[in-house]
Amino acid sequence: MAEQDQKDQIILDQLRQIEEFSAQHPRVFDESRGALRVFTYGTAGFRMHADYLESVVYRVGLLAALRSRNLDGSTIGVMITASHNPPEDNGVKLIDPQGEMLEASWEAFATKFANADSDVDLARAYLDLSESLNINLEKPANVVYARDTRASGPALAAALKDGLTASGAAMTNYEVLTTPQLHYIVKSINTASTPTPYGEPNEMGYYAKLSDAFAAVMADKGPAIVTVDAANGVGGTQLRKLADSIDDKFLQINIVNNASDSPEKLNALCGADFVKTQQTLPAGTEPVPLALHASLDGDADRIVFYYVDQAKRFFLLDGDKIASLAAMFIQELLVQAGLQNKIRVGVVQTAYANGSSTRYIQEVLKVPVTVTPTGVKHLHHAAQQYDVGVYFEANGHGTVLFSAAAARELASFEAQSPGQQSAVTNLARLIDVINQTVGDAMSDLLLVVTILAHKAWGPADWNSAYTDLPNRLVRVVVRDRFGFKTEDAERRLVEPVGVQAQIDDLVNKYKLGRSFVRASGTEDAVRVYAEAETRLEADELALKVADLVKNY
Ligand code: G16
Repeated sequence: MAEQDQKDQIILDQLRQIEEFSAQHPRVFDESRGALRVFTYGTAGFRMHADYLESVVYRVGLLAALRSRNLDGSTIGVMITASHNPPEDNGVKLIDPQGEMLEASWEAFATKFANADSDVDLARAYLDLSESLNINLEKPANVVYARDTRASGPALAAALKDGLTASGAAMTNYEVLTTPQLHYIVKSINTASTPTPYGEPNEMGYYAKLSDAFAAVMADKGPAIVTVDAANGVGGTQLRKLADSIDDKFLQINIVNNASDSPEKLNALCGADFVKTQQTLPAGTEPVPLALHASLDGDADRIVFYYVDQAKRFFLLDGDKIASLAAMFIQELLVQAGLQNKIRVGVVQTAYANGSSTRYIQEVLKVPVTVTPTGVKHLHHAAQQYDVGVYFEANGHGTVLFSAAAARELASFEAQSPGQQSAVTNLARLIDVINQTVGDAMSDLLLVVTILAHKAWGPADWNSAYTDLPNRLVRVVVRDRFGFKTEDAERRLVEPVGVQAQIDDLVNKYKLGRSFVRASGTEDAVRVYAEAETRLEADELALKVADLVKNY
């Protein structure tokens, strides 16, 4: 066969297989609309009731193969998880070669694939995209994937495998992992043959990297003791493995809500989202006063901390508190090393950040703050603009990024005193404690514990840096969440027209009042956030705004 004929044959075979496999994963019909269900790429990929998801995951497999080919065969990750959502939901997130979320311009391609009307239309969309981006379909494609502990995970992983098979991609199934572990593996594979490999590209490499760095930075400190609510998800099993790779003299972890083999219990009355939104203890905890507690979410990419005082009052240490702690500690070490003018720290938050945290970071720490829309994909990119970018959403999703230049500066620094040397050494070790690919509950746990150990602080000392303004987050089910359009980093509503003016009128009635409404990108609802000077007022404002929007 002539070379050109061979090429054409490869493409034809792929298209034929795509159609054949697609027939086994049909798009679900939406009875309420009398039409095929429509899919939207949300805050973190596609997410919905698992019953609707099979065709989407199959098609994501096709897209992942094209993405890999478009990047010269770099390995792409696909994570099957619905994170904080209830057990019956599931979802799918794509991971780019450096462990980042899928590049924004590809989200539209994902939506197009997910909504192609027929098997033939899907094959056509696949061919069109490859032609418009000049993607050579004969080139190798490499994709790795994993899932959380949901009951629907194995069937969806099988649909993904069909998508990868149809598009001729090489694949590795990592079975059950946390989302950040898969991000770590993707980056480690893609940097393996570079001068700066990120780590051993496997699960054990992940534990080794974190535990070695943690042991080094803890040095003569510890043991830190923490009780962790694992949301009955994948995080509990994986955290146990991490804890087993760390010497007890540094860290002792007690895990509760660890029934990952009972997927129906996932996130039920427990987990980071429950604790943050309900501002209360998860089920299954009887905290000792002033002891450190933490909750993970369903795929362990978020963490929040908390404690109770002697009077058993509950105090939440959320993503804002983590960001403030990390920025404070890193800034202190930079000052101690005399590097504060060479390596600039910045913090990235969203509209959900408590007003007190933003004031503390800007006015007390003198660290600049950038505000982005919700979604770590937005915060991550904004954090890359700083030498050290600390980014956390209030819900506990975030990490710290050290630029390559900052890491080089630290590595080549010649200390003039033991104090400078110790500051620089600790900063350099901190880099490896932190999973820089994405927010990671396990790595963030080690980061917080390290800082508290170095400061000789308990959770109440940490909490005393500033006092949160009372706030309330309410989830409101509306007729059409897509009718809610925002501007100014989601702080103001543009549509439905006229609603923002009514919110403004309400807010103006409360001292230190602030409230905003936005559509969730992971649940079929809108979220209302409100804060005010007192608990009563924050609750009242949230409920009034919720009342205002519930009829849209
Ligand atoms: C995802 C995103 C987060 C976001 C959260 C809630 O988290 O990665 O950045 O804060 O959804 O988003 P929304 O308010 O749009 O529903 P996860 O942990 O659920 O994957």
